[in-house]
Amino acid sequence: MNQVLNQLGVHEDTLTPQEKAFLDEHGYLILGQVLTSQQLEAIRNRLQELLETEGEKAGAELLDSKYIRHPKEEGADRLADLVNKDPRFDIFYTHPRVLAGVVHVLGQEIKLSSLNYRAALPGYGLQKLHADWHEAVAPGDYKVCNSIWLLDDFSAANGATRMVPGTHKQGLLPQDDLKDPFATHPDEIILEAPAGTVAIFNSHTWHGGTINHSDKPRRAVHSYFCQRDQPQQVDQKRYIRAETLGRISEGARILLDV
Ligand SMILES: O=C(O)CCC(=O)C(=O)O
Repeated sequence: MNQVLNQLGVHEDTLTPQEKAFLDEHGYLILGQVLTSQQLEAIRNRLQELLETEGEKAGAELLDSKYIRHPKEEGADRLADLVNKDPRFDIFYTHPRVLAGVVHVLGQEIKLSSLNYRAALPGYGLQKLHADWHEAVAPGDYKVCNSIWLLDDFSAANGATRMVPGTHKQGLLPQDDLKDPFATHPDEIILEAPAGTVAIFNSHTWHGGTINHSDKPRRAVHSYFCQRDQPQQVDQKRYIRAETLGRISEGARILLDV
């Protein structure tokens, strides 16, 4: 994996020591604005096209997975298996800084678990504080790591993601510790940042969507990684298309485990 990651541009210094320390301490890290306005526009247009063409079937790959506990959510649009739906989506799971963050949390033996779109629709989007793993883990024994690509400016008003910094180190699940996981947590922060930003978070850090009080969808893509010995949320071998295999690098193929 070391060679594969090197080929994908991931090196020891891809994240600074300060960035690594922040991620260790807080369980998330904002990597800055990575997508240009042209990339954003093209990505948003393609996602809109997919929502229209897939219609009722949008996100069906999630319903098919035994490893997604809540595949449907009222008031949220979902798309799944983005790996196979446009070359412009490749960046979401191959960007060296995202991979460097994931490697920092999980070690080098990683693979993509799923690449999905979630948009909180106006008036909806509140989720329980949760970890993306079914059980508590000891600090350092992390199984999964997520990244969120902001396709709109995120603000407290439009359903930005909330996180409770440091909770990845508590060895506790929110539902076992909180009276009401929907309630505002006194220590939560809101991920407010401009469109085009990517943030990575240790998926054991308690987090969740908040209510979108605006009149437009709040759109994001999640590229979600797991340890190589864990099952993928979306079985990439089952869905991989010949045209995707023909396009992507050897490194990307190994990341997908196909
Ligand atoms: O999109 C977000 O703000 C968070 C989504 C999330 O954590 C989830 O769907 O599990």
